[in-house]
Amino acid sequence: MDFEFDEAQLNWKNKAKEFAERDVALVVDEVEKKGKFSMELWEKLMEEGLTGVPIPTEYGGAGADHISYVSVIEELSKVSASLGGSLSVHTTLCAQVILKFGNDEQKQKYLPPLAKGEVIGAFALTEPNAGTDVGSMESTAVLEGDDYVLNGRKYFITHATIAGVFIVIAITDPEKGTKGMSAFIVENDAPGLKVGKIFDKMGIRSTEHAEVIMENCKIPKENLLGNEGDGFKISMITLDSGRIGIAAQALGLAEGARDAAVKYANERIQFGKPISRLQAIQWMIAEMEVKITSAKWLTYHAAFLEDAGERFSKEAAMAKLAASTSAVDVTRLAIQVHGGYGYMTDLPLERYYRDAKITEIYEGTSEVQKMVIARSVLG
Ligand code: COS
Repeated sequence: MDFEFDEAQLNWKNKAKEFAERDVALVVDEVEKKGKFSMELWEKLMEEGLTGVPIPTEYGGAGADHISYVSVIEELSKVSASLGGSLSVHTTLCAQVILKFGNDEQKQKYLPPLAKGEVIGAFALTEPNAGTDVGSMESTAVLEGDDYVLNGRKYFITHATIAGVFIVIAITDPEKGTKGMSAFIVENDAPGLKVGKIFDKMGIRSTEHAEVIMENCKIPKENLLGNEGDGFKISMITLDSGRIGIAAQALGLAEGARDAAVKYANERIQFGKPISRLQAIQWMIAEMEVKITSAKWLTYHAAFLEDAGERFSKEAAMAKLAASTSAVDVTRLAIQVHGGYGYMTDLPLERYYRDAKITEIYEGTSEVQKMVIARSVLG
């Protein structure tokens, strides 16, 4: 088994790395402190051609594979976990949903502006009373003439404040449980759609999350994705891919924290020598390296399976579980290496630590990943 990047994959990785180090690093602290999505950074991402990496060229994307795309999220997240996460949600939870489940008209209409980044994508599944238990969803969609009329509230929705297109999951047949859910494409100017509470968060502060309220929200019936009843499966298949993206985000931010810890350990003098000579510090660095390397292999293996067209639910869950747990551990250790300096907001270490925590929660908690893995192993 060989996981060397080929030339094209390496080009994507390097392009994202250069962009992150050149443009993102300059502003990331300021943007995160403001807690507002940076349209300026997004526009630069568009100029770099990074907003539609795995979308086929016929729909205005770059037509690259998932290994390349994952490496882009990883490199961005080394500098800004918010930006890496935003790109993953936009691409995987919106554009790729339309690519996989949309009909020709839907793909022609929605994919080019999403791939170019002119329109930002969102995915509205979670509700106040339906997080892990997707089946307890309350939002409804009723066909009335040529329109579906949607009612309900969606919670913690990434990009709710800025998205042009939402994938919304709602119940079309309450008698059928998860088989009565359907997926819709909803434009942000649909009548009856509005943004509710904007959430104040511990980390990834510049990725805005908000409530989406649908009050008799009318959308054309052509905006149904697939068939009525496909919504749960579409969500699960989408989250399988999304979890690789979050694994890449977690991996990237862990690497960013590790790199900072290594640099500091080699520069910081205590007891007359760099602290990297102290075994206590070496053990922390060794622990970080093992966690990062394990997470990296699992993440790229899941992306490899996605490119190969194989089922990868278990592998994506393992990648997310390992990478997110590692990210929390590695960022905690990276602060420890920095001592008091690591706790201060002058350095990005405390930001990495705060950002890491969400990767154990969104797109399925660590406990959900364990359910998926155990079910797959136990049959
Ligand atoms: N790919 C394809 N099909 C899938 C699938 C997947 N990854 N996961 C489930 N399905 C199918 C099953 O095969 C089953 O189909 P049939 O009824 O035709 O056999 C159906 O979907 C129901 O599956 P299951 O019985 O496993 O569903 P559960 O209600 O038990 O839910 C969990 C399972 C908890 C794993 C699921 O609800 C989940 O992932 N929850 C977390 C949601 C989440 O991540 N939320 C965060 C959102 S942030 S955007």
